[in-house]
Amino acid sequence: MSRRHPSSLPEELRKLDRPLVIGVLNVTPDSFSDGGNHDEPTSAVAHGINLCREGADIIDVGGESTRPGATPVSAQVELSRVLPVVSALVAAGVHVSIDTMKAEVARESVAAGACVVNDVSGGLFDAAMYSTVASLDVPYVLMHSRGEASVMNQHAVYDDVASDVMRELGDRLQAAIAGGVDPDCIVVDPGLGFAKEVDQNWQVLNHLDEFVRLGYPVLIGASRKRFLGSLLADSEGRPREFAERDAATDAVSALAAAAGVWGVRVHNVKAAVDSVLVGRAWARGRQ
Ligand code: PMM
Repeated sequence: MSRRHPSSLPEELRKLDRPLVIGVLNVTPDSFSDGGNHDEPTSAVAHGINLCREGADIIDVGGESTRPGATPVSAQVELSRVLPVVSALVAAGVHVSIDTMKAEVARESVAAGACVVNDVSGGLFDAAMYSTVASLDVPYVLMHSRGEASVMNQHAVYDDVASDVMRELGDRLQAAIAGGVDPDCIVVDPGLGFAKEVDQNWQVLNHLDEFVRLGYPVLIGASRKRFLGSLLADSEGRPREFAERDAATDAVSALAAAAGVWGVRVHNVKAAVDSVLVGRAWARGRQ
């Protein structure tokens, strides 16, 4: 089985015949799991390099929290947070993805050396995103969500969440391609935790093979999310602490790899690398 990578992914990553492990690096004061840990560039860069040493293939740098209810920031604030980190990581030989909904931040970050644009709005936030990505010639992660972060939980109403998300992703794919994005550069992501209630994430995951069959590389971001915290809640219903959700994240990564995803986006990369290898071996045993 040879793996389908998005075109224009750096050659070194295209050679990998296993799901990619994308390390999360939020340079924000308020992201849900690691907010405030790395809002100073030196510590952010050191953490990114460390994640690479532990096995991350790409570091996903974000400068605006996307947790439900988060306060939006301007492109200027976002750029001031991410650019020094992107530049320093690229200078250290790290492959960087930029997690942004803003075309300007995507453009400036790619100019600074980022090699992937990860847009959790799937192009809904910024009308200039598709034309910008089209001109940049980098992979574009098109994620499913509904509404802005402040209100997305109100939009978690579906007839059938898996098929509704698949249909809406299809609409965004059509719009992106009509807007000039090369279909071979697109990675799709069902957007776990984005406009989805706890159980709806499990319903989406249960249909992951159908997302894979769409024919685009699929990225999954389950890491430490609320649906895992709820699953692991204590006897009084208190959700499990963020940092104590990694074993559950790894289980999802292994199952997602067995279902054929292209990549997993995680906070703790070390065990994730083992997890995707287990999933890949599992899928190969089936063939
Ligand atoms: N989740 C978050 C941020 N960016 N990007 C993609 N493609 N998929 C995700 O699931 C995703 C994302 C939120 O998690 P964080 O606050 O830990 O970064």
